[in-house]
Amino acid sequence: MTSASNLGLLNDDQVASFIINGYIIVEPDLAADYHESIISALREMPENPGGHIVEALPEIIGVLEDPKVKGALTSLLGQKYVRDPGGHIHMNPPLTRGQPWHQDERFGRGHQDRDVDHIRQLMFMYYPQDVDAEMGPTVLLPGSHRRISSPESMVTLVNLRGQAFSIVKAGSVLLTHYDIWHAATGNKSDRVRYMIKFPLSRTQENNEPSWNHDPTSLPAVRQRLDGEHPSLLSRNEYETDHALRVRTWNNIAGTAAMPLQSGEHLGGPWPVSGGATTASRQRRDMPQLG
Ligand SMILES: O=C(O)CCC(=O)C(=O)O
Repeated sequence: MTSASNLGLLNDDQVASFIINGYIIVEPDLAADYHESIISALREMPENPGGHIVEALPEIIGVLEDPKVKGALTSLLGQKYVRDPGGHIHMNPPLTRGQPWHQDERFGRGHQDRDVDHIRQLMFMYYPQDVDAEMGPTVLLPGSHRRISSPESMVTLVNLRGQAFSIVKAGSVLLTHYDIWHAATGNKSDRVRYMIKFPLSRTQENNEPSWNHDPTSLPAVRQRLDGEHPSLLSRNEYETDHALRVRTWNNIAGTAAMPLQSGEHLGGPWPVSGGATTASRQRRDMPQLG
């Protein structure tokens, strides 16, 4: 798991993890009874308030304003990020079937206009209760935010190699790159699972890192951006993916940008006969978030 530090702002390693995987889990410093009061309020809601979540559930502001949540949002979206209009309370009742894989729609921008080399928009997903494997956790595919796909071509996909589930503690906030592939999974339990989702956006480009940056960590960051592969990549994707990660860093790092060219990703052990190719040999197993 990659979780935000106590100081609020992320460090270089955490930002690199987000660029590579497309998500981070933040555990706000709120007491357990805060999340319990949100669950109670949700259970008493006569109907889904649609986009009027804050009016119906003012306590949600406490989660958005939590220093760790704000620190992670500032780190990833810059000092002047905003909450976009809209949002949704995703109620997943017992025996509900899973959704197809999808990337959320880019309102007004269509499905092909994705941010493959930038972090301009995030999804905030808040789980007020413990979520276990049976309760219909969200599934996401780490690293998929750089992979543009049409909704039609995703609809028949089921289990994907490298997929990870939001099996999380009560009160956890999952922040994802807006374009990550995700889906609700079937709820096989007898408990309702709630998740509150908001989109948030960057409003200005960074002149310098908006996180806790240490220039001495740049070589380690570079090694990770060049070499890590969270989920299955084809050989062709591998060759472009590390460059997109470096370009993402450069687009948010301002003065801490790094040269695009590096041969480092091509180094390392020779492939063995019958083993993995260059593209897949550094792939890691990440069966679940958290
Ligand atoms: O309910 C969930 O776990 C995910 C649902 C979601 O994010 C969506 O429908 O876009």
